[in-house]
Amino acid sequence: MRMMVYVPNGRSGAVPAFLGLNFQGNHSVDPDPSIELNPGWFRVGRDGTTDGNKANEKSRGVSSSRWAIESILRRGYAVATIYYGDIDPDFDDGFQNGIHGALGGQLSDVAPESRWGSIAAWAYGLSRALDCIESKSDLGIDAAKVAVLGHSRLGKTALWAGASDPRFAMVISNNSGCGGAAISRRAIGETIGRINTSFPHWFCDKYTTYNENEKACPVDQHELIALIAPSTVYIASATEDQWADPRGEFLAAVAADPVYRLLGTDGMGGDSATEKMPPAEQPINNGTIGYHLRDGKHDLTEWDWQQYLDFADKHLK
Ligand code: GTR
Repeated sequence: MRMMVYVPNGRSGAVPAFLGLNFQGNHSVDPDPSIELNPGWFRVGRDGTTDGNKANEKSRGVSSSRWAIESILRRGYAVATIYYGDIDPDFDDGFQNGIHGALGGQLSDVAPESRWGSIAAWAYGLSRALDCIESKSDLGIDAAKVAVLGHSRLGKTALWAGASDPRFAMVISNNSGCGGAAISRRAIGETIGRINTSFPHWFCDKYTTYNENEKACPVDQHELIALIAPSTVYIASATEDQWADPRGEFLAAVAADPVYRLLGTDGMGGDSATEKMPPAEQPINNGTIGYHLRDGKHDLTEWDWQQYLDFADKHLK
């Protein structure tokens, strides 16, 4: 996998960083013509950004609104990103390609219903990226202060990366929804049945046991958030992103609060934060669990980044 790293100039020592996967190649994050077009498999772009399954020049910078690089650097943070398709192409291939294929018997010897899917594969890649950051001190990043961040399916991925790898100092889940931060048994917006039908390769096959049968599942997504404790976590929703069930995302953060308290943190930062869902654009950011509801659609915006930077200032500086 190819990791692209921006580090602020004029730093006096190693800096904290945001690490996140991207959907359209490292070259989509910034229009800089010197960034190599990611080779390899791409989803066919509806906007002419691919030729078949290959990225083309039109994809340069197309995701730049989701990567507030200038703001991040100005505020003293590094940012590292990897194209998610480098780790595992995002289609149902029977685990032949990507990291699954490379693992051979380590995966094929696992019972079929328990084989880890693409979300686990992407999260595994994030942990390997952190290994790299740890081992290369010349990058200028403080590996003990890395926030793992993702949007949508990559927000689900960030949560799993944080749950399975305690080295991440902070986890940021942007509009992650079903299989991410949203409580599944509410069955509002995208359901387990819908997600497993549309994306059969994202989760292990055992998850299909709960298709249209959420209440039978012995765990729910607040427990995924609780597995990240006591590391800091930030869950973000958007008002028009009802598919991801914003209220379900807020309730999962609230339901993870007791575990954060059990482990000696202040959880969401006080009773007033857990009592009712905050109005749009009024972040809860005084505790170890942050939450906000942004006005607008399913996206990762400059405003979202401003909240993450403010939260990181409290915990990673
Ligand atoms: C949607 C899917 C969501 C979310 C989103 C994305 O189609 O239903 O769960 O993951 O894709 O990742 O863009």
